[in-house]
Amino acid sequence: MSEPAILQSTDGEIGILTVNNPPVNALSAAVRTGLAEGLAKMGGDPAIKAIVVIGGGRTFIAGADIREFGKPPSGASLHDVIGAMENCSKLVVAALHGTALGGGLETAFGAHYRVALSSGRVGLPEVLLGLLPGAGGTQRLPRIAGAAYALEAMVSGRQIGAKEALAKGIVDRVVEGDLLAGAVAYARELLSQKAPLRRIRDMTAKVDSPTLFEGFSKSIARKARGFKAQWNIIKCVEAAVALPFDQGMARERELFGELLTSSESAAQRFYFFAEREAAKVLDVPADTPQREIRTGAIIGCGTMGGGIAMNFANAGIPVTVLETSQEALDRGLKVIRGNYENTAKRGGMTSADVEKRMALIRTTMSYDDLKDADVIIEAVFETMEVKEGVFTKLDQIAKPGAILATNTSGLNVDQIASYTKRPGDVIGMHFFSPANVMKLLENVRGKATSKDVIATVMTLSKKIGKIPTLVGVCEGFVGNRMLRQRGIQSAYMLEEGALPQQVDKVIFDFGFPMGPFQMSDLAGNDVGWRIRQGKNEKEQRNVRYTGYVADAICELGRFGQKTGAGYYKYDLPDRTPIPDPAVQAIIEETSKRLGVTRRAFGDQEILERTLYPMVNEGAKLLEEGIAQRALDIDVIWVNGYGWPVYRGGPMWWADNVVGLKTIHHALLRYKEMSGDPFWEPAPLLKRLIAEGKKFSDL
Ligand code: 3H9
Repeated sequence: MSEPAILQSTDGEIGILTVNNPPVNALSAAVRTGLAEGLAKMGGDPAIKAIVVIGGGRTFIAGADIREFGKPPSGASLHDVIGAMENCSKLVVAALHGTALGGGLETAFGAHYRVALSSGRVGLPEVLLGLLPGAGGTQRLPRIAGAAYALEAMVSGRQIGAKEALAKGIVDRVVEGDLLAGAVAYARELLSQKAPLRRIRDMTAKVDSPTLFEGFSKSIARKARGFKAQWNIIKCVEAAVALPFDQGMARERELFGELLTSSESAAQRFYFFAEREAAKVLDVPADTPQREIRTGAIIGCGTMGGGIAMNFANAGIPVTVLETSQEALDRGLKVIRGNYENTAKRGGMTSADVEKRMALIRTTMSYDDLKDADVIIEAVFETMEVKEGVFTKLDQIAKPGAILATNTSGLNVDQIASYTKRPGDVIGMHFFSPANVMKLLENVRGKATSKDVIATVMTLSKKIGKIPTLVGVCEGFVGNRMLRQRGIQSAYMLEEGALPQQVDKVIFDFGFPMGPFQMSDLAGNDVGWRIRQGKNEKEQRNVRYTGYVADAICELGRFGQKTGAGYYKYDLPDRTPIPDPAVQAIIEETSKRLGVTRRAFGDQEILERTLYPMVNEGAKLLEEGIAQRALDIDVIWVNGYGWPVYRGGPMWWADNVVGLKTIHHALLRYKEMSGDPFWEPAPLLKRLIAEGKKFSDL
């Protein structure tokens, strides 16, 4: 028989309810029912004077069981459990350790007093799932900590340390060491003081400024664009201030329900699990032995190499960076120090932290100094010749068993591995720029990459603060290969009648931080220009040339923001893109030269022509086994390319919002209109439709 979800025990006159639902004590039906029963039993037991509610294992309750959302309700409701606790005739103390989050903290709010371990953290992170705290959190937190604090805490969803929680009255005491002993002692102390059965619902929510809500709404407008939950949270806090508790609770329930059934929250809940799944590799079991990583080395201390080195230092792993000149090393280190000092200035770390991290970064100009490194990541110029030189050298000096990684964003990892006599040790680790900020790591397995190398790199990725995914070898991997499809159609649409600002607006309104032309101006239009020249793309590609407008723009030296002009003009240092009649003239001239009659474009066509080809390419990547699962593609797009998380990711969006049939029809329609084989639907798309399945069924 399985163990009960709530264990009941006593310590003298103190009853103890221990939540026993590993790994994170989520509030499943069994936990809720067990708590309700335990409270009822101990509440009616004259031998018990106070009750301590505590989490077993590594944490207090980390929230509602997200997998239960949308399923028919069963067991005791969380509201009833919290109500039973609040109205219990015995003094209830919640004892918090690990992470008391969401419904977990809301449960603790039902207790009369809260004690936390000093290492414990609390928070209401529902917003990250497109939800709001729906078990009284929106009504109780403003009553404890004030409306302004509650707004910020719930809209950010951040975790709050025990010290801050104490200062804000979220917990009443912080203890070190043995939490249960501390909680029992605290309960006895409260009993001896005849402390009242304090209920948060009886308090008043304080609002300091009459313009609080208006000001707060304005302050989050940019960040919360497209999301629903943030705005509903604000409405709940307004209710907490304006209405009696029970009416506020009714408002919270209504606004929570609205979110629970929203597509935005469905997407964000999907994404929560997708991110965790993406770290798992289908054919690499969780118990695969891993190599020990105690030291790292980075070849190159430019923007990428420096950012990667910071990730190691942040994780406390000593790292050596190699450059070809002292000057390059000095420059790289100066940038790293500057980044850390900026963080320190903003209060993100102390100056001692800055020095500690800088001390973990060593520099060298000699490959010999890398011979003891457990992992060496190459972040040098993106051509095969340069990579060949580096990997030939690494093969000579790296110790046996060292992992040799390339940060290439699209070159063939198998070819790179072939420059060594140990291709099993070679893997791609595609960081995104700026590497110290961007969370995504697109790890790339070569044909020969050994499983223990994959397992080690997936673990290392998390250790250095990244969200890992694993993909196979192909040009551009998953992210850039799909991005290219969007780029191709964006370029064609300029030739056919659209303007950069029109295309960018549609993509921005969809929820991306910026459209493809603004992105190109930011990254530098010359990058693509040089690649096109190198490849002689006009002859090579089976697709119509995409560079006519882009080349004309680059030929004028309009490389983007850095030159003050690209697809837009810029009044530097202000980086706001300003539509430029000169660009319109270049585009119109190009159309004329190509013999294309320009026509008007509607937003829907722009959306379909930029995003549907990405989904189609995603289907091909799945077919080819480059992506393991549709969810990996989604995680890559949300983290690396700014796909709005409230739309799940391109494959989730295709499955659940647009529908595969609609996409398939549109691809055929554009194929017929253009006669371009570009639009041929992927065989997988056709097969899934025929079988009535989705990408997520694969
Ligand atoms: C809520 O509470 C709504 C209420 O306001 C209203 C109700 C009416 N449910 O992340 P990890 C799984 S909304 C189900 O790898 P860590 C997770 O999938 C909720 N499963 O560990 C993973 O499974 P697997 C508000 C959950 O140590 C395993 O547990 N709460 C849940 O890196 C380990 O997770 C939150 O949003 C859950 N709630 O981080 C907190 N949580 O091993 C969400 C985790 O099969 N959770 N799992 O892959 C977290 O932020 C992190 O999991 C936590 C631990 C910080 C707790």
